[in-house]
Amino acid sequence: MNSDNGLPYKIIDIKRISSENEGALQFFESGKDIPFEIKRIYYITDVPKNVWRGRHAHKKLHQLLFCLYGEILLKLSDGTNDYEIILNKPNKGVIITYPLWRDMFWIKKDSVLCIAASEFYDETDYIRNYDEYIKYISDLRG
Ligand code: T46
Repeated sequence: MNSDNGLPYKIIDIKRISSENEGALQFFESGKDIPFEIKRIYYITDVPKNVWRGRHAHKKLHQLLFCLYGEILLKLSDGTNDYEIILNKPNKGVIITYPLWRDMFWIKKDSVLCIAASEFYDETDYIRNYDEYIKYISDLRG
């Protein structure tokens, strides 16, 4: 688990500096605002409305997910409990450091999902089959 309130994820307010009539700037720093060093940033764009992505878990990868623009439903599961988080503002982030199954649903077209990740891309870190995930998480819990 990676949060202090019993949830297997953590919601954070990304630091935001607003300038009157000139918009806002958001930022976070490795090791200060998020509990890992960032090796990779990726972002998902051009997704039509009502599309699902995800359907996988990561074994070791730690991530900060945030929606830069639009509205996305993030569904997380630890195999026992399910969680739903709406990402609809660029200063709301979700830190995941536990192997959670995740699905993302595009509520608004062209919403942009951005991820800061602790590792380089490695397909062997993915579990893309739900039954395999349940076995993995059961073995992890012992
Ligand atoms: C995640 C959710 C939130 C790469 O080649 N390099 C990369 O760095 C990434 C992230 C993906 N890929 C390839 C792997 C697939 O062939 O891009 C293709 C699409 O990836 P995927 O189907 O995993 O995309 P999503 O939107 O289901 O999941 C992505 C991330 O993969 C995943 O880490 O947590 O966003």
